[in-house]
Amino acid sequence: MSQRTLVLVKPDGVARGLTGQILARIEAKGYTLTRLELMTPTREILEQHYEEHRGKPFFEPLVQFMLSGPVVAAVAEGDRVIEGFRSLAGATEPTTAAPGTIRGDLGRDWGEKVQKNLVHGSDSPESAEREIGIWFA
Ligand code: DAT
Ligand code: MG
Repeated sequence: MSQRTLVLVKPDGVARGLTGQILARIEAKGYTLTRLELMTPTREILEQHYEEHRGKPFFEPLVQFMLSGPVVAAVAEGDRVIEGFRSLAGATEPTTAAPGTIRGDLGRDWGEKVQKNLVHGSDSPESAEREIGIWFA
């Protein structure tokens, strides 16, 4: 079943020059990039995007981190791409994300309050449509 998902290369990924490698993994897996934009998000976009985490202790540090530099927003399409990209990305915490994944191979814990974990991927079809609408309004 063809799906679409929102992928973000977060500010740490862009600043470290990993955008190409990350997008290459998505393409190598056989997914298609149908939207792609380098952008500097507004606080409003980020508060909508991370709505589910509002009120949690890491919410404000997370928004600040996401405001710290440009991000790359993309839409990837393909069969089961939502689950597939989250599998490519690996677990949330980069220190223990499995080797072979984006976060496991390229990320680590930088000793800060925020998980600088390189990428975001939508977690359900509903989230994907909601998030694509926020980033590609
Ligand atoms: P994921 O990005 O794997 O979908 P999530 O949706 O639970 O994870 O959280 C969104 C982001 O918030 C995550 O990429 C990093 C940050 N985050 C989540 N839990 C955290 C925590 N306990 N401490 C610090 N940052 C956290
Ligand atoms: Mg999430």
